[in-house]
Amino acid sequence: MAEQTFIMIKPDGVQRGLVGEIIGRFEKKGFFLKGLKLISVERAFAEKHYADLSAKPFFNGLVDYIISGPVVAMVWEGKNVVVTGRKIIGATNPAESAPGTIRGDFAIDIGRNVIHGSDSVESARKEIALWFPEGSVEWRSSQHAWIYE
Ligand code: FUP
Repeated sequence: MAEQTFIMIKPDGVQRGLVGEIIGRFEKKGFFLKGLKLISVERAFAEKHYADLSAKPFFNGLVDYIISGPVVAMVWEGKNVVVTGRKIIGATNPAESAPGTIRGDFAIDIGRNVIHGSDSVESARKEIALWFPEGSVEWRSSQHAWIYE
């Protein structure tokens, strides 16, 4: 199976009407959407997603932010989608994200940085299993051969 990553548009991205813009950037790049849902998560679920950060001083604020409204959870597929997805998203701190990246174009504060993307193939696997226990959707785009050699 081709590489997959987990991408989440955080509550600020949904509230600010950035869902279409963000999905469009991944689509236009040539990645394929394999899972998509608008979902509000509870504290315990958000804590599980960010379990690796539980010792950080910003952890509680981060969890409060993620549960403050619905998020858009997605699975995107394609060659090098984990690393390239992170490039499309930009640096964690929007102050350091280049213009042209999602955070560089649409965010100011690190605690309102609009979007999450898995940081490795291994964390993508774990995050997809957590957010999409029902599995992602199997389909093949008719454009595949126009994007991949
Ligand atoms: P990222 O992989 O880019 O999402 O970054 P991290 O896993 O290091 O951090 C997860 C989230 O914690 C970030 F998206 C924003 C938040 N965060 C803070 O609020 N303050 C910090 O100092 C670092 C991260």
